[in-house]
Amino acid sequence: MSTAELDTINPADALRMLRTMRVARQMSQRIAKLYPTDVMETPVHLCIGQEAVSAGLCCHLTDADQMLLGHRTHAPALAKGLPLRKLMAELYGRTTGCSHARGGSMHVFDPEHGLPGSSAIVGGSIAVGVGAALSSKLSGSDFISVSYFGDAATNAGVFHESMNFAALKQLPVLFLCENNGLSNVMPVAEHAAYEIAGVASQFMPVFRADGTDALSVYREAGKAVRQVRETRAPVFLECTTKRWMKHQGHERDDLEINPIDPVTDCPIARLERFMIGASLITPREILALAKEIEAEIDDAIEFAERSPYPQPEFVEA
Ligand SMILES: Cc1ncc(C[n+]2csc(CCOP(=O)(O)OP(=O)(O)O)c2C)c(N)n1
Ligand SMILES: [Mg+2]
Repeated sequence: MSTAELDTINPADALRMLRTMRVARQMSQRIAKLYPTDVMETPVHLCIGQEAVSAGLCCHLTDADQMLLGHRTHAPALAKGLPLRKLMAELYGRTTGCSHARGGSMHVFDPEHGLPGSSAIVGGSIAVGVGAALSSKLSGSDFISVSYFGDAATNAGVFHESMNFAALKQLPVLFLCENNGLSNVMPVAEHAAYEIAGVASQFMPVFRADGTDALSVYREAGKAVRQVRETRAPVFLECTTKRWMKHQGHERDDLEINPIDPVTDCPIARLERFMIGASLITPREILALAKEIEAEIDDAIEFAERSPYPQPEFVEA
């Protein structure tokens, strides 16, 4: 740990990021364990390895700020404030889920926490985030929006149209690209003939972060969000990261083009090493935190299990 690093993070936010990342990781590990037993009524796209991106970003957002997600929703939705119970019940296809069993993992909805929706259509929610920023401007509000998408969503025409419109109209939106270098099993070099941040820089200021390092995301997202709030104009943030699991489902990825080093690539281990070195936490406290989160996940599963499935009249309503 260097003093310079400590200057950039307040200890409460470091702890908040660690908790947020551990909730997403431990929840994903539990989903991976339960998924083969067929209790879940939905495809799942796990975020293991990518947790630092949303954890670092959401330290700088309020409930009023709107965040539009794609298909890989769990970690960002939890980081934005979606309760564990509501996510788990949605995965179980129960009416108490965040989308009342109508959405599943790719369609999470929690307006109280600034989650107006997400889309299984790659790139499908980018323009909606821009629309949220337009509504902030037209209504004289001060919230900002975040269009949160993966590297492959930048292939879509709507990505370019959205950046153009946001820049022309000067809208308070953060374009957040969670770049795991993969579109399913295809590497970014094979799906994009351009450099993502280079294209974005034609329209707006660009920030970049190491998305496997929560401190890097915290710092760069802090600057990016502040700039959107102050200028009420669009900003782009690219976070490079690594996907540890297969594109979809409960299995570890085994692609040769996507090698993972569980020590250096793990955002949680990285932050824990930093926090222990900076005397912000002890190994014993980390164990206690992990245990506390396991109990919250148990509670969410019990809640989901005892919640009702939708009945035909509910589906038709
Ligand atoms: C318009 C559209 N085309 C193709 C798909 C199939 N598809 C689902 S996820 C995915 C890859 C998305 O990659 P990226 O946007 O980088 O997000 P990541 O899965 O890496 O988080 C594809 C091609 C889709 N859902 N929508
Ligand atoms: Mg990707």
